[in-house]
Amino acid sequence: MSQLAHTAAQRFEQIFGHAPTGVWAAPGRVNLIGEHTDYNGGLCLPIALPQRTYAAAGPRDDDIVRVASLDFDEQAEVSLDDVAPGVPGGWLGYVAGTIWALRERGFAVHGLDLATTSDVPIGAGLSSSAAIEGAAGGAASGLFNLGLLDSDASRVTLVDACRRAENHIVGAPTGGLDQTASLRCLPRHALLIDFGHDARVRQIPFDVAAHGLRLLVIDTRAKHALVDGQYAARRANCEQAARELGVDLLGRITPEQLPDALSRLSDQTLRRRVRHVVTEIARTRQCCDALEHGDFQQVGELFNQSHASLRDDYEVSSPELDLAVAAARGAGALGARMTGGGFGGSAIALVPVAALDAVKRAVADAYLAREWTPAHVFAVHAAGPADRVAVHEAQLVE
Ligand code: GAF
Repeated sequence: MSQLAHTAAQRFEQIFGHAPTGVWAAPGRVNLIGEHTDYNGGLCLPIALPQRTYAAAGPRDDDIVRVASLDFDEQAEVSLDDVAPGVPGGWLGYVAGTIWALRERGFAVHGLDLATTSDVPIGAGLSSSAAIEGAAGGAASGLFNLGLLDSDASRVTLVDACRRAENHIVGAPTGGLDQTASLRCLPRHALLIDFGHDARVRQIPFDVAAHGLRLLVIDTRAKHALVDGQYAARRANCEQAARELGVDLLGRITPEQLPDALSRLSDQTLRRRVRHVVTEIARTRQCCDALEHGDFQQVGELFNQSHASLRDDYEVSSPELDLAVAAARGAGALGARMTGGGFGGSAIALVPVAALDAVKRAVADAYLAREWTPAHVFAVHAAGPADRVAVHEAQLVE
């Protein structure tokens, strides 16, 4: 059992005076490719990270959601009756919003006590928010016998609740990639999600270690946030372009239709946004093919193209991300790109084992030369989705 699960259970008991019913955990994610495509009805290809948020939980017989965040050393509570857009603020919004969304959907949920702790880096673009939503939602499902973790189909219902918490209560207009990854990814697989067809999924084998490679995350430590205006502005660009083109979603436009679509748009910014979305969806499809054929040179090349498109056409990269990507490539990565929403956060690099040290050194040296806060670089693999963590009674009361 994870040390963090154990810690969450022990601290729950100290804080709330009784043992938790159980511990639930949900992972962060990296998106391999398919960026800013989810809200356009396109394709995404995330993996779940080994880094997870843990929630030790017990039910209450009132409607209070009471949460102790062990990492922030804070406690906060709210009545489910008071949850509304923007209320509660801060990290409690992700937790209470998810429980609220389940109740809105007609599930018989009540208040609960939670103690949470996490090793998903916060504000690093690795979906720490989806991880806490998934852990809280999984706990509510377990405590109130909703069975939402029982099958992939039931997990879709929980994805929806987590996303509603983020969209309606926290106020981040995100598209569903992060919650889907946290709840539906499988170990040693990437998850191809088709947001144009009800988020149907296909599991794509992803085990780079078996091919002498590693996937590195480069957390630039330049904070990224989805509630500021830039993410929403990109969505608004896409909605306007879709209206001008007479489609419900930009993902309906095929690469063959792209030249004609571009010629019909009213301005250059919209042209660039549409070009990113349509070409990124095509790259995601090609990346799945390349993974299925074990062609990692091609995977790396697609990572590079994706980064250029996000930097130049979608304009969501940052100097820190561009430098990390350039340094990694220069030192031998097969490819590198920003991952997630952008504007700071993390990049990923696909690196032959023999080049690992050189890539880490190159990134460190590049940041040092600019006197930037050192990036945090670590290898990840495709891990499992949100679930209940087996914690034995003896361990809970130890
Ligand atoms: C963030 C959002 F939360 C996702 O929905 C997605 O749009 C992503 O940015 C960009 O691909 O992680």
